[in-house]
Amino acid sequence: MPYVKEVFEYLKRSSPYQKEFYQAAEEVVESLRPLMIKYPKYRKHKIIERIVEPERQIFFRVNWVDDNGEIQVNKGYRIEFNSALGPYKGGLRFHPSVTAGVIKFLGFEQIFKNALTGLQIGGGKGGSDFDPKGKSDNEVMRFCQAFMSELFRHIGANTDVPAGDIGVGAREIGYMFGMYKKLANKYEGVLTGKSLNWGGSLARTEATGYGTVYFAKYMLEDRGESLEGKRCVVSGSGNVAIYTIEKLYHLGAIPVTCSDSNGMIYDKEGIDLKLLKELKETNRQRLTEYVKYRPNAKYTPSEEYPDGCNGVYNIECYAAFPSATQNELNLNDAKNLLDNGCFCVSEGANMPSTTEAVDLFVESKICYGPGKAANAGGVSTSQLEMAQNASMVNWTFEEVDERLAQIMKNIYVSASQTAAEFGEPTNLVLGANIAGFKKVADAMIEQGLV
Ligand code: NDP
Ligand code: 2IT
Repeated sequence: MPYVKEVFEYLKRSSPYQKEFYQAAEEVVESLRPLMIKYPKYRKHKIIERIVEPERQIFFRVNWVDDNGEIQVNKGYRIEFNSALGPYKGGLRFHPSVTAGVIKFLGFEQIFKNALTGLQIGGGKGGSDFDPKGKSDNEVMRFCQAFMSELFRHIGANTDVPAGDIGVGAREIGYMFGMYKKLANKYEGVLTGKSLNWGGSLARTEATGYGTVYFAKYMLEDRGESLEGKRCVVSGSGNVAIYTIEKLYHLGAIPVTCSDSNGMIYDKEGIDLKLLKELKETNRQRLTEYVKYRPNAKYTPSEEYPDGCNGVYNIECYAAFPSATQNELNLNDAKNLLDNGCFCVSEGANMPSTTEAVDLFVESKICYGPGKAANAGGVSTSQLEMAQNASMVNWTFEEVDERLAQIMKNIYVSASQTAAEFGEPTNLVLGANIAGFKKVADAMIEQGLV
C-alpha cells in the first residue's frame, strides 16, 4: 500500500512533532492492509486519509490565579476526532507531559475503542499541561473553572461528553460540572465520572480496572487457562491500577506490584489494597509511604530500575497489567516478561507498550489484549452513565457491572473473531484495529462526505 506511505508523509509534514500520534496511527493503518485489499471501497472513499484528520481541534489558553496570588497560564485542548458513531466521547488528561500530539494519539485510539464497545459513541480527547499534583483543592477548583470557561461552549450531552483520565478524577469532574452548569444554564449529562449523589453511575470508578481484568479472563478462558492463584504485576497506582488490583483479588489472583512515576512497590504476599486506597484515594500520598505500614514490602525508586527497564516488569508473574501511561513497557520489558514466563498482558493504560514490545507480544502468541480493547470498560460504563442520565433512572452496581462484563466479552469476541477471519487467530491487535475501523468506516461512507 504505497499510498499509505504517502498519507503518512503528508501527516508528518502537516502535523510535525507528534510522535505518539504517528505511533498510534501507524499501528492501526499497518493492521488494515488485509482489510483494504478485501474491500477496495475504503480506499475509494479515502477513509484512511479522512480518519487520521480530526474533525475539529480546539486549543485554548487557561489563565488562573494560584494560592500566592500569582497568575498561571496553561494550555487547554479538546480534539473532536470522529463523530460517525455518536457524540465525541473521551477523557480529559491533566499532566505536565500533555501536548497536542499526546491528546491526538489518545483521541485517535478512542475512535476505535469506542467503536469496539458497540455503543453509540464517537471519539475525542482533551486535557491540559496543568499538574494537579501538589496543588491545593482551591487551586484545582480555580483551574477547572478556568478550563471550563472556554470548553463549555464546545461540549454538550449530545455533542461532546468528556470524562476523566490521568490527573482527572471525581474531584476535577465535580468542579468542571459545576462551572458548566453555571455557564450553560443546563443540568445535563455533559461529563461522565460524576459523583454518585448527582448523576454519576455506580461502578464507573471501578469500570476500567475491572474491565481490563475481565478482558484477561476471557482471553485466558479461550485457552483453557485462568487467573486463579496466579501472581500478577500491575503498574501505576491510580484509578485503573487500584481497581485492577481489586478485581484480581476477586478472581483469586495475587497482585504483587504497583508503581508511580517515582518508584515501585513489590509486596510478595500481595498488595494491601485497603492501604493503597487510603494512601492514594483518600490522602493523595506517594508510594514511599506504603512500606512504612508494610515493612515486608519493598520500595524501589525508579533510578534503581535495571538499565533501560521498568522495574515492575522484572518481577516474575503469570500476567501483567500495565496501568500507568504510554510507552512505559519497552522491548527489554517485554523480553523480561516473556523470559519470566508471563503468559498474559492486558493493557489498562492507553498504548503502554512500545511498537517493538507489541510486535514481540503478538509474535510470541501469548494472550495480549491491546489497550483499545482491554481498557474499553471505562468508556463503556461512561456510556451507561449517559444512558442513565438521559432516562433519569439509576441502575444498581450489579446491573452496571453485569453489563460491563458482557460488553468486555463482546469486545473480546469481536476482536478475536475478526483476527481469525484474517488468518491470525491470536493477533488481537489486528482483530481490534480491523473490527473498530470497519464500524467507523462503514458509518462514514453511509453518512456521506461531511
Ligand atoms: P490516574 O491519574 O488515576 O493514575 C495514573 C497513574 O499512572 C499514577 O500512579 C501515576 O503516577 C502513573 N503515571 C502517570 N504518568 C506517569 C509517567 N509518566 N511515568 C510513570 N507513571 C506515571 O490515571 P488513571 O489510572 O485514570 O489512568 C492510567 C492509564 O489508564 C492512562 O494511560 C489512561 O489513559 C488509561 N485509561 C484510563 C481510563 C479511566 O477511566 N480512568 C480509561 C481507559 C484508559 P504519579 O502519581 O507519580 O503521576
Ligand atoms: O481512555 C479512556 O477511555 C478514558 N479515559 C475514559 C473515557 C470516558 O469517556 O470515560
